[in-house]
Amino acid sequence: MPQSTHRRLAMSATLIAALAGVLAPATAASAAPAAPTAPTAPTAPTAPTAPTAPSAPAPDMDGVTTALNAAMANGAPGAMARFTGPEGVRTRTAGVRDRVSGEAMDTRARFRIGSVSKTFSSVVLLQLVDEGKLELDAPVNRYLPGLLPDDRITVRHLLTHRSGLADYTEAMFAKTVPGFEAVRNRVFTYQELVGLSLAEPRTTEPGAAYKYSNTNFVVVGMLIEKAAGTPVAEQYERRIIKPLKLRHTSYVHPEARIKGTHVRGYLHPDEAGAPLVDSTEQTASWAQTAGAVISDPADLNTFTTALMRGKLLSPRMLDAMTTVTPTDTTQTRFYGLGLRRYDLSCGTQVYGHTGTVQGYYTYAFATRDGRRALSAMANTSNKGAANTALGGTLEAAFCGKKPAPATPSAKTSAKASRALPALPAEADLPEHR
Ligand code: REX
Repeated sequence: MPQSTHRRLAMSATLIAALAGVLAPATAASAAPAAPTAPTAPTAPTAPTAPTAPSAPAPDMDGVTTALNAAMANGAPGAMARFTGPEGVRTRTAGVRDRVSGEAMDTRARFRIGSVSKTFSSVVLLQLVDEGKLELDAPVNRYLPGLLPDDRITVRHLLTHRSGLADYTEAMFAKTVPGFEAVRNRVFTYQELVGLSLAEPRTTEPGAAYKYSNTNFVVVGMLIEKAAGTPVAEQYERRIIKPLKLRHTSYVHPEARIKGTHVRGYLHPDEAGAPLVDSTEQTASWAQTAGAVISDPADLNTFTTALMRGKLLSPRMLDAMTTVTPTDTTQTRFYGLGLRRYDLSCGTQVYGHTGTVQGYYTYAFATRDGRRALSAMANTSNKGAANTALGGTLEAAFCGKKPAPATPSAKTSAKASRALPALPAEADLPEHR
């Protein structure tokens, strides 16, 4: 992501580090109220003592629109974004949410958020860890005896995609439309999905390497149900949806419809020029705790900002969740526990997740201080260029307007463009399959 943008390396790493030190966002721990200080005798007028927020660039909403239009130019019928920041909320839409009725994209409409669901699952699991019901570094088989063929796979390996359990969705969706039609009405048990993964060779030794796999978060769902003793739907509801009053967020597996005003999703077949497939109604049973949550842009921003502000997890668990390792060699993309971190061209780090289910691409990210958040969606999939273009909303929203380029000579600009190659799209995203 940041894929569509250039990394601006003009600012040296040392300068970025120095600025990060000065402008360090409040962590959940440091945001704790300060101990009261003794009142001082009134003196001459003093400068206001209220803490001043570190200045952040205003979102470039024209840039957001450009990214939404680029998603449409790359095959999305519509796209939208919602930015929440200290100055309030700004939304942008493009195109349609329904190709048949022609209704315009609508930022109050619900959609399938795909793997952003992984962050929801991770929050629930980490709350259970905090309650002493599970340990992050304990073997999964301690809680689910005999489930996995290797006692060395830990709970943390699942959350960091380091278990080596093969991603069963790669074979399932090797042929996009036939793969989707074969499962759109199916209801899988967790065991069946894990069984599909275990029928394939494992990809790495436990803990050895990052390898994104939906299987990990299916096992997370099993762990949640085992430790909590109730269905995951109830756990999402009680621990996230109710406390944050997320009125348009639900986990209705295996119900295939999306309630209320919603965006219709359109899947691109593999065959160039073939008509789009309306993929709105599906059980999403192939994804479950790895990707079956439904939400809307306002709820997603509420979720990511609350998470970053420490409203869902203890400081210890939030620290664990935001402790990341690289997902590739660009040094801009990282993964924590069910959470991505992207380092943007302006040095700002944002935490959240991406999502892809048939017909829907999603981004939901917030800054570490929880003061700014962006969610964006395009109602298409199996069209990597549309997802890459949609990712441009992050740069525009969090980095603001790029300074107008000086007009360098042709020679220097050629040199500059060689020095700043566009980043390839993240290897995890399904457009690479
Ligand atoms: C499955 C294939 C995509 C979709 C997938 N989705 O694994 C999970 C997710 C839940 O959201 N993961 C991504 C299909 C990595 C994320 O974090 O963003 N592709 C499509 C194909 C390809 O069928 N043959 O594009 O709709």
